[in-house]
Amino acid sequence: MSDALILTTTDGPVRTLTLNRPQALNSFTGEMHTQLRGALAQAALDEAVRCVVITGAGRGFCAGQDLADTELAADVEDVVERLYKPLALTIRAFPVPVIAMVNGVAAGAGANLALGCDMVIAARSASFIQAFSKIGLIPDCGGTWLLPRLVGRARALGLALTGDKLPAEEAERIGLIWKCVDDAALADTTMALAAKLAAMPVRALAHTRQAMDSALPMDYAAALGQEARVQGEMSRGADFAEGVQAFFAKRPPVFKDR
Ligand code: T3D
Repeated sequence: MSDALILTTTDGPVRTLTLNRPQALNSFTGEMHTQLRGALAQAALDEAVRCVVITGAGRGFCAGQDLADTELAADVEDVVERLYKPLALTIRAFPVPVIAMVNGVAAGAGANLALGCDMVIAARSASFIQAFSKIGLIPDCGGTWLLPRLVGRARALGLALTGDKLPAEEAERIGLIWKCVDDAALADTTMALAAKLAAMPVRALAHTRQAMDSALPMDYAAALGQEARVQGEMSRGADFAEGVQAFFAKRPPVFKDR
């Protein structure tokens, strides 16, 4: 097995980052944070990358913080501020779509890492656990913000207070994730979605995510104003011209903006 804690593979425009500490269900050490941050920075800079997929090696997606990492346990506030906060913000502001391919259990910060991605596809055998309450912590890595927005306060609190395991099928049913698929179909389904998104105008997709996030606290008029401003910006990009030309030429568009 490779020593790399993040495995990087590229298939055309799709970059896959695999959390690689399967012996500890890919839980985060400081070094894994460093390597993931580096891999995300490389993907963000590489103009050829038009979609990123994050997944886990072995039977788990990610079990959150490595609870055996005594160095990190020394100052938890610092770890959350210095490591989890920038990770969540980086993914939220990523220039291209980010898909979480949840291959197994996603617990603690591992669950919220997945939920902070633009789309989440999970294997039927996977599950989501807000494990924090069981060890006397509160949801982090964006959990307090993401959960009520994804599934409403009642379900968000139910998940966070109990720390119960939510099977992937149920996660799809309540709208926590985009899709749950049979385990055998996970990779193909995710890669087909990634290829589809990569062929789309990814700059507009990233701005769609940002506009939706920033519209949340706005009133209707302010959101409409934001739409006008961002739409103006998008309309000045090459992708809009290409999209319209391709439509009238009845040919597939070739989008290049990022
Ligand atoms: O700095 C800070 O602490 C603040 C940041 C906090 C962010 C957080 O994420 S807090 C939440 C941390 N995560 C958890 O509390 C989850 C702990 N893990 C579990 O509850 C269970 O492992 C699972 C429900 C996720 C899976 O259960 P199961 O039965 O499928 O697997 P297992 O046997 O418990 O785990 C397999 C191995 O992975 C095992 O090692 P072993 O006995 O085979 O040598 C286990 O110890 C290890 N492992 C699982 N999770 C973690 C872990 N090792 C270190 N840290 C973990 N989080």
